Amino acid sequence: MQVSLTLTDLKIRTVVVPLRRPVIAGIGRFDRWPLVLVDLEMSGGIVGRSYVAPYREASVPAVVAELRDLGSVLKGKVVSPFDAFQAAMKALNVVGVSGVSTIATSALDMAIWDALAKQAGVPLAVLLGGSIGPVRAYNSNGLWRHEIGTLADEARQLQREGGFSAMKLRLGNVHLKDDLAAIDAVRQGVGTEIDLMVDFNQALGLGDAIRRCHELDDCGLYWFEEPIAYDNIHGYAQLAGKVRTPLQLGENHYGSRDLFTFLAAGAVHYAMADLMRIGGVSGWLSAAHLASAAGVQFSNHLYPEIAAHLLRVTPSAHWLEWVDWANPILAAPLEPRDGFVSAPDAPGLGIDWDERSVERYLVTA
Ligand code: SMN
Ligand code: MG
Repeated sequence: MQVSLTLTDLKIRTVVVPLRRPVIAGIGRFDRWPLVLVDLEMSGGIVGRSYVAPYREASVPAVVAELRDLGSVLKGKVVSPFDAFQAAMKALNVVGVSGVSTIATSALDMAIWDALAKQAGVPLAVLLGGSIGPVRAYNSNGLWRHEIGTLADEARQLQREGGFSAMKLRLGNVHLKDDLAAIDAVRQGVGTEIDLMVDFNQALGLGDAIRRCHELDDCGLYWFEEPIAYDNIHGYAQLAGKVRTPLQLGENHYGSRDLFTFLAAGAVHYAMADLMRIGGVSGWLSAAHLASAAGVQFSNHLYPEIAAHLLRVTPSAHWLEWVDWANPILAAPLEPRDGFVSAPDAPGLGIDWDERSVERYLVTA
């Protein structure tokens, strides 16, 4: 059996896929979704795959340039996730280890882990000591900050799309009455039994957030996500002491140290990680164990295909955020059932490209 992985070639492609429902939130509007696809060709014919979605098409070239450089350094060498991660962070330290640096490192890390699991012939969850099985999920595919009149119907569609009993609504409207109307509309659509998470996407200042969270505290909402600017740690520490609905944040944390500082400041009740920012699989493991040690329940932000493995080895695993935004280019998209998602019982992450669709949506090869 082959015991080490040598990187022989690296293929980075960018596709821009349509979104079934435009993303409209406090941080902006996105009608299309750029995906950077990574194929690491290894000795022995193994291909490690991953993708990252850096939101802005204009930011893609910077991510691709970093990725190509990180890959070129590893070409012809034996690779391992740990060593590659450490080397990338060391090299990128001089330009800062968040932003594009971490996004590129995360993409590389996830693809190397995929290759490693394929080499071992097991799913990533199994390689990491866990098992394949169902993970509880909420549907995050809609309920953006658009026309309130369409929310009830959309909530019904979201519930049907995979038998979901939980979903996320985006709030942070200028007027309280519009946030209340949006909550009412969703409940008119799917009733009051569902778990309803709400996400403000940093729309509020601290004072308004204190006011708005108090006004919504009696609505029976599951969590308040990112009411204020993601890096306002002192603001979150104050809010955390005032609200009765748990605070959720973390999608904008770069690396597990960001989470550590929030945990240490008592600024978070529930935490989540975005695999492209937290540092891929390696970064997730570090952050997830910090959260678990602190007793803080841990969820993913996007990348459900990979989170379906990682939540199976996260002691304080909470919710899987279900989005289907990469589905247009995946050969075998995940299929949520009765509100649960399972990773495939096959070697690696289970990410394979539908090459005809990749060709269709290709922007750069
Ligand atoms: C979100 C996700 C992706 C783009 C914009 C906003 C949102 C979430 O914060 O948590 O799903
Ligand atoms: Mg969010």
